[in-house]
Amino acid sequence: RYSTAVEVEEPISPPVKVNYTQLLIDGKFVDSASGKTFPTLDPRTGDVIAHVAEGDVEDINRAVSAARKAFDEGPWPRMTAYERSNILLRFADLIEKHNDELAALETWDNGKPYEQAAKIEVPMLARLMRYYAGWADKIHGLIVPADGPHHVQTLHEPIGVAGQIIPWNFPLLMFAWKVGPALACGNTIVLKSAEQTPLSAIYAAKLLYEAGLPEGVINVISGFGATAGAALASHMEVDKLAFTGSTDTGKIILQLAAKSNLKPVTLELGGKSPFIVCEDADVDKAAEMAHFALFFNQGQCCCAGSRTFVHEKVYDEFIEKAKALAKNRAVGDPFKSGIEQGPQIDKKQFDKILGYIRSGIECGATLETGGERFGDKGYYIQPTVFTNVKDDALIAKEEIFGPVQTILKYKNLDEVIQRSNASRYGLAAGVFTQNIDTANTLTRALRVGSVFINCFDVFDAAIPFGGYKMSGQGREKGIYSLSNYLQVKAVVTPLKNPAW
Ligand code: TXE
Repeated sequence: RYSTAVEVEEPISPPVKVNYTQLLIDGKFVDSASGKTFPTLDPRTGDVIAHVAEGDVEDINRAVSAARKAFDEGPWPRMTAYERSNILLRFADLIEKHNDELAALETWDNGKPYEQAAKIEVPMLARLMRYYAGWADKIHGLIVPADGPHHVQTLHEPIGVAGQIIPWNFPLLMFAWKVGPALACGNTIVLKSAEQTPLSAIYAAKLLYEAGLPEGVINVISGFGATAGAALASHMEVDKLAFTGSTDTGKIILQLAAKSNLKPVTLELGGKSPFIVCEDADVDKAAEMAHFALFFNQGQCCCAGSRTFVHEKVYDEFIEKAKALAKNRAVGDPFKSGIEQGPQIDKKQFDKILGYIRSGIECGATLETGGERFGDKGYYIQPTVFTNVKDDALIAKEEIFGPVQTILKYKNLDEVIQRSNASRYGLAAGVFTQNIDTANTLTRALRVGSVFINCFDVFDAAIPFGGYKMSGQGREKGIYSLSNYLQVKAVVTPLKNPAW
């Protein structure tokens, strides 16, 4: 536990080898056109894990051509939905077969606890694929009772080539949220992984081909945002773009889409989610859930409960519990059993988080625990709790994306609604209360895409996820995610004998 450990021990050797580092274009592993590579780093040490092919404009062009051909010439969009469904089911089986390798790659590249990757995230990847396999043969149009002597129907068709740009905080789950609905609906894909975590997407896409995916249906490009990412967002032959990442980059993506071919865009962006602990809440459970809502995944969750509003009547009791939980959080090598918190993703995020911690101290918030790096190598940060935080403090307004809990006091419901909604973000909210009326009032008043009542971060495949305001556009997962990848065609045929 961080309070007693002096430094991080020697890193544990990851139980996996890196076998795939090239780009995956048209079903084949290839080097980048320029021959360039970039290092992907181990966040436990900053050491190089592997050198990965660096995709750029020319590689995006090659990948889009392959995806275009696979869409326009088939067989993928014209296969029966049942055949497509079966490929996704076989993929899910292969994910389960390679669960531990996928989890180890994810931990090595990202720093998340191996147990979390192996027991939650990779199984969730398989679950999501089965969910979308189930949808593949249940996507169909309507018969429309229009006025006049016409038979009117709608066809739900795949949209075409989908460009997908994913972040580093949940590399495999972001892969699943994007690839699942796109494939179920019969689209082809060019996916750009995050430069910090390229390894698991290449491996997963390779398994998709092993499951029987026709050549060119998914193409995976490792590379940077300003080069490969921007080329994908601007490409004239890409019919749809899906992005998860920062709000600032989301704005750039929308501009690139608008300036090129007006491709529709879905965005899943940042957040500053309120977690509201009411006066009647079970304080033990609320403190535990608020701790989980913030610290899960090293605090690197877009929907992290990063503004913990606590009613004044239970404020002192809550703080003691929150502090104790943070002090007892098991920080260390993510490959070690029992570890709850590994390193942050990279030096940039590590410095940014420590900068926010300094700003919290400078603005007069009370640092209850933590506040510094953990150990002397890699990007580990002590679980940190601030109380006495004012709404206009940077740590209460901006996305820290790290293990820093900010606790704010409130007096009544109207006030906490107003303060919760006074954010440019609107991704999620947590509500802890035993009173159904309070829960209903908060649920309806909060301008957010998900409300978790007496729970948090429940990520079932069927539950839609997305943001209000500057947290994004559109929904992923669940039935709503399918419409991102479908066109609706109206078909009108005159009726010879309208009486019948
Ligand atoms: O994000 P970026 P970064 C937030 C979090 C974090 C901050 C910055 O607050 O501290 O964003 O993280 C690609 N054209 N989130 O810098 O830049 C990039 O290569 C096209 C929230 O990592 O948004 C990567 O694949 N693509 C979040 C992806 O965008 C571009 C998850 C995300 O990178 C591009 C991650 C460009 N011009 C960070 N520039 C969430 N919503 O879960 C970058 N990219």
